[in-house]
Amino acid sequence: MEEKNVYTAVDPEHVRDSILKKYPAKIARKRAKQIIVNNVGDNDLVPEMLANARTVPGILTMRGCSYAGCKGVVLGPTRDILQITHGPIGCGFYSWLTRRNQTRPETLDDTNFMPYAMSTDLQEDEIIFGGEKKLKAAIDEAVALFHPKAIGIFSTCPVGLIGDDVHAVARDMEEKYPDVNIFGFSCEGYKGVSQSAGHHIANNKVFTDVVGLIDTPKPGNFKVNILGEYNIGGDAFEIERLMAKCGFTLHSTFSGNSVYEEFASAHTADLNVVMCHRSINYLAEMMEKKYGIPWFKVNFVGANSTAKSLRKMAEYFGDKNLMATVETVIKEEMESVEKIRNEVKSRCEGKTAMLFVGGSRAHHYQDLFSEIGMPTVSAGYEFAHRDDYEGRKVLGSIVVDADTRNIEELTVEKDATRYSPRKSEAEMAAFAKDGFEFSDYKGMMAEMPNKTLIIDDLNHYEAEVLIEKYKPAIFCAGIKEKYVIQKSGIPLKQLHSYDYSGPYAGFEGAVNFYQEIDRLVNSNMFRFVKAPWQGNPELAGSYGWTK
Ligand code: CFM
Repeated sequence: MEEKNVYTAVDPEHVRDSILKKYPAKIARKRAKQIIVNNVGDNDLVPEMLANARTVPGILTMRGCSYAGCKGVVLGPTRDILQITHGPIGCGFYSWLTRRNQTRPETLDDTNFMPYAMSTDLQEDEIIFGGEKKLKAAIDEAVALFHPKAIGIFSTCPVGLIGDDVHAVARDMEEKYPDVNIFGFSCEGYKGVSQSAGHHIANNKVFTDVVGLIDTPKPGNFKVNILGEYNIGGDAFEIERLMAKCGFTLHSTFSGNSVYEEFASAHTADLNVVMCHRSINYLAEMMEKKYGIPWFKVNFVGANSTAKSLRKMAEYFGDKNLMATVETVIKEEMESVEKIRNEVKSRCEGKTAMLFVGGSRAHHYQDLFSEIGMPTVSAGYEFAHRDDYEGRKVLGSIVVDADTRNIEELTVEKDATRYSPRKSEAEMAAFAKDGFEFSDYKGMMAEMPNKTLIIDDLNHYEAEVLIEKYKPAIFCAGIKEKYVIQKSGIPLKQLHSYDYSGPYAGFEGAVNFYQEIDRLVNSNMFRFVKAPWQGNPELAGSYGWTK
């Protein structure tokens, strides 16, 4: 076994104890199971992480809600499914383009609903007497104005509380408009413990109501669906460029820069690759069972990971020309990447990073940092599950609690006519013999050095302790964390919205990222920041009126 990396500059046990000692005993016991010192053993066995558990009320969590995971994350980047938020106006408004998922219609006349925020704008009257009538009126209006192919209805908390049946409304309205595919999501914000529940709900509905409706495949060879790539800051555009250059046919992306028809015909592709395991592994599994499409995990964040992923995809198809083209592309792209990487590395090597992002990026972005010599000393997910930390090998031992049971688990059978294994048993056996892995994800912990600190569902207070104890060169999280961290003199890179920059995926994205990190960690600006609390221990306030 190769010698495991160990991070020794800070004692993680001491940091863990410092965090836990401030908590009341009961909370400390719970958090102790979510703050883990990494220790990778034989066969990549790692300590157990408590994940996908409720946040203790009162703790300032970084998490979002189920509606956000369904409407904002999984379906949000699709431009021609008309999306109606059934709820108070705030839910629709605040989930409108804040995630920076981009889209590029082929012509100016192509359907693109993303610039619109559509909502039933529920008022007190509907909360008391029910909102179904208003929802039906909204659908009538949407059909008359926009003539969409498909309409998704997204439930917010009050919808569940007052008992509106969005599925019955969808059925009724589909009878009225047989040419429009209308489907509802029971993704009320409180379903489950975080946005992760919304991912699962979205996967289920897209699988039952959209995938499989159109049997005509896209023209082209080597047809691939990329699952779990949402085109934040233009990432999917860079991946599309690479796919085309290599000679793959990108059948559909779930759901960056996507259209309805690509989802509906996704079952005709030859392969599914999974980028964000957390948000979409359900769909990959269900498509394999129903249609026989194998899947494997890829990562297009990091130049080396991108190269590795492209190679693996070419190897899957086993076509000599394709493999040769992929090699040529990698060589050509890597030349310009290497020049900048080496220069940036000379200035960044040895500086430390921390990553606390949703369910994938806290892992994926470690590759980009390590390419410029920066170790990740502490990391964690907001809402991922044990498999994203410990690897899919623990799936069978995850205890199903009441919150998880709340989310429907679909029973999936082989499709009577369209199930066709893309590879024969003999071919799959040959892949296995070569160590080519399908349907697997090793998780974040196995790839991190020992004695790094892994924290699930990090909160505001804990982030402050980490900053104080580790003094990292850079902290990566989101907008809610940004200014507190920067006022402590540490630059914060937003890895949700990319701070209005990007792309960071693929080769060109890697270069963008190296350069931005270089500017951030080598700028003196943050050292000169004086936070208000450094002068006065507490902020004081006064009313804006005088006698
Ligand atoms: Fe997947 Fe995402 Fe993420 Fe995610 Fe998200 Fe996101 Fe994220 Mo923000 S789907 S789990 S629910 S990679 S919106 S594009 S950045 S928390 S780490």
